[in-house]
Amino acid sequence: MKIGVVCYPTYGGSGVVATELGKGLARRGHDVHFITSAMPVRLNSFQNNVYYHEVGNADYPLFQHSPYDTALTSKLVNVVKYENLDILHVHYAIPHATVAYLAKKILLSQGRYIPTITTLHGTDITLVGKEPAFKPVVEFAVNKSDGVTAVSESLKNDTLNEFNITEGKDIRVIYNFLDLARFRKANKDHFKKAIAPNGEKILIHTSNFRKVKRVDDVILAFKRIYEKVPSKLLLVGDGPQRANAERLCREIGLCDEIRFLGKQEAVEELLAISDLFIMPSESESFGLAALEAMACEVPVISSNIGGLPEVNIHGETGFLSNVGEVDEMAANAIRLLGNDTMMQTFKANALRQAERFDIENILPEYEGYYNEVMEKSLYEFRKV
Ligand code: GMT
Repeated sequence: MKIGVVCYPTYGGSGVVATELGKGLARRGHDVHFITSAMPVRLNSFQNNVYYHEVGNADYPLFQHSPYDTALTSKLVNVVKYENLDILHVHYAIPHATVAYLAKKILLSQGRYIPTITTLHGTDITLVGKEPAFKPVVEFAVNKSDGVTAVSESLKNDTLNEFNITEGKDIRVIYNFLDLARFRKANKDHFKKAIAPNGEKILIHTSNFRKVKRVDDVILAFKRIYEKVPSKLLLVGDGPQRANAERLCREIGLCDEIRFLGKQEAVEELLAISDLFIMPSESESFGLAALEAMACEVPVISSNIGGLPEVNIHGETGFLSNVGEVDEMAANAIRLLGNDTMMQTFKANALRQAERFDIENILPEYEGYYNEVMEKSLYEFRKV
């Protein structure tokens, strides 16, 4: 197949999933064309069957903001035509589902048919997408996609609850995935010694430091854990809440125990030395970062929101609590860190659960879905 992929190129779950999916499909012999505003972060080395088309910055003194949607639509029209694509797969509904629909209509007016698939990732539905400023457009564009996938059952249900989805329209759940060859426990003892020289436990949180991640809860839970268990906290990533989080560390006097590491490429090396992963998010359609931790045999203390219970199994791979229940999260962490037998069982369970989400199992699901959508939409197109 010749597949066009549209995604956000920056750090963030949807871009990572889109890029790894595209690279995986290319390994299986498909031609994959990334059409993005900049080189996706995970597309950092040459790979056979992978192509990259940059969407130029359409600037003009009259524009207050560069009209990215228009530039992307034009690019899609050209790439579909000249690279002879079979299908367009866009990740994150805003604005990509709308742009794909417009490109499809333009191509149709030229006698060229292209089926489109939208993958919903989370905040495009649960947060931004349902705001009145976006909702009518998101709802329309999702309904007009030939295929729609959601990264968890929870996100599918949220979409059906929040939006008026055309009757009979199927939203297919295809779970997020990871590369088990990359995310696995490796011996990094020298590194562990540098971070925790006295054998302290290491807790870790990785995110884009947006409000929805509740980084303050990570720090407040850590404070309670630290009072009972000698430990260190690694905070990986960056974003709007970082300055607040730094201030909180100063206020509670734990600056020496909490390290802000910023954006890190080799997260798996940090996970390899960690004992527990903390994800207290207010909203989380899947929680890819938690899954990556579990593949490295790190149990997870998380909130029970969104798709997290589909990833982190309460009492088996970690513990779940209501959003904001910092005391309970800390108590569960202390219990687990203090019980070696339970910890070993949870580590093994976490790995076993992560293996279910191996990219090699998920790639055929996408291929099957592409074929299904291409067949069905071509049939409908011919009827018209
Ligand atoms: O909100 C983020 O963390 C980024 C966002 C994205 O779209 O880039 O992540 C969402 O998609 C990820 C990949 O599908 C999921 O693993 C995250 O759970 C989801 N984030 C939220 O729902 C808050």
